[in-house]
Amino acid sequence: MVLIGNLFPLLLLSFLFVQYSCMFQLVQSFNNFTDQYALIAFKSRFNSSPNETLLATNWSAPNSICNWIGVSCNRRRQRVTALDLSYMGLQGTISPHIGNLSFLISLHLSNNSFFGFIPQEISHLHRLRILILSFNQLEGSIPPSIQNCQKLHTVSFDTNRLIGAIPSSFGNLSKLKDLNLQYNSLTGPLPPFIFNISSLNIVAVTSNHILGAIPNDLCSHCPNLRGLYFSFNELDSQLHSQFNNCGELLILSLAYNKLDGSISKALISNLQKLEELYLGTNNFTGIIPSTIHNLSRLQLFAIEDNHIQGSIPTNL
Ligand SMILES: *[C@@H]1O[C@H](CO)[C@@H](O)[C@H](O)[C@H]1NC(C)=O
Ligand SMILES: *[C@@H]1O[C@H](CO)[C@@H](O)[C@H](O)[C@H]1NC(C)=O
Ligand SMILES: *[C@@H]1O[C@H](CO)[C@@H](O)[C@H](O)[C@H]1NC(C)=O
Ligand SMILES: *[C@@H]1O[C@H](CO)[C@@H](O)[C@H](O)[C@H]1NC(C)=O
Ligand SMILES: *[C@@H]1O[C@H](CO)[C@@H](O)[C@H](O)[C@H]1NC(C)=O
Ligand SMILES: *[C@@H]1O[C@H](CO)[C@@H](O)[C@H](O)[C@H]1NC(C)=O
Ligand SMILES: CC(=O)N[C@H]1CO[C@H](CO)[C@@H](O)[C@@H]1O
Repeated sequence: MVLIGNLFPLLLLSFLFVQYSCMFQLVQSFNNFTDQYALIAFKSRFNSSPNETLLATNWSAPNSICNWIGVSCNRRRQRVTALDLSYMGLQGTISPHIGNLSFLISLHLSNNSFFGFIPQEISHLHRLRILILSFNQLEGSIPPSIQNCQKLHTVSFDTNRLIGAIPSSFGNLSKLKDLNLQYNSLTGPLPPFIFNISSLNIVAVTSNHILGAIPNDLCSHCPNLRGLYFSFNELDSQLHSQFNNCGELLILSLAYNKLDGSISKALISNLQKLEELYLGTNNFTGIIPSTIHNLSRLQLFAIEDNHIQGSIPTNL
């Protein structure tokens, strides 16, 4: 009796433990079953192509999604953390089921033929850090709910057919470093909110229909800005204090816009580290200030096709 009395709590404990680990396994298998289901749904939107056939075979093996082509998992939980199907020649729409890959950190689909909208369900991916959808034929506007992916540091949507304004909700992505929206058909202004992100490194919007003024003092909250690529748009302000505090900037590309006014001494003298400055094909007037000589690292300076008088300083 004494023996049983002593053993009973122990038996109960081990019974509970077995129960608990079964439940744990159940929850875990349910979860990577969800990932499997999401991947299959994602694949079902592809049209047939050589690599689609390859995926159809490779992605059919059960209970091993972590060995599927393009899929990476975390070891412990066996959940999908990265999906890289870039350069696969795939054609189709991006299924909203992608939003169920809840452990996804990196999604890389560049250089394929994805068309249709960027699914709003991407905003369910709270762990997402890298989102690269470049070189596809994606249409529609950028879902503002993308601000829910609070860990994003790299967003590349370049070379697609995106329209609409750059959502100001990008300003809530406090870890954002690289924002690449080049070669689309985006309209509206550059939202000033973006330039409140202190981690910002590169903002590239070359070749869109961005209009209006360049926000003032755009480096004052983002001291690490290295590259601003604004060429081939419809920006039309004068330049005065926009680039104060841009001491870390290496590349400033403003060519093929409707910028006017003169190029002030102050504008140029703050850009101590600048290596490339593109101002060509705008409506700039006046003379090139002599302070351009202070930019000791300048390797490329383009100012053709403006209304600049006098000579271009030599010995840059
Ligand atoms: C799928 O491809 C991967 C990588 O090439 C390979 O290791 C795996 O065995 C393949 N699985 C099947 C079922 O074809
Ligand atoms: C789910 O993870 C378990 C290990 O935790 C693994 O044995 C099983 O193959 C995985 N299932 C799928 C569909 O990948
Ligand atoms: C299939 O994928 C491979 C590897 O990602 C790539 O090199 C190849 O060009 C793709 N094939 C087609 C037809 O796109
Ligand atoms: C996954 O996503 C789709 C579409 O967003 C949804 O209908 C489905 O219920 C989700 N859940 C699971 C477990 O697949
Ligand atoms: C940022 O998020 C806050 C809280 O969700 C919201 O009130 C604000 O409007 C958002 N800002 C932008 C620019 O979307
Ligand atoms: C940027 O942040 C500062 C405070 O950190 C705030 O005062 C200002 O209104 C913000 N500007 C924009 C455009 O969000
Ligand atoms: C820009 C780029 O790298 N485009 C490439 C995409 O992939 C095809 C082949 O699948 C190449 O021909 C393109 O040059």
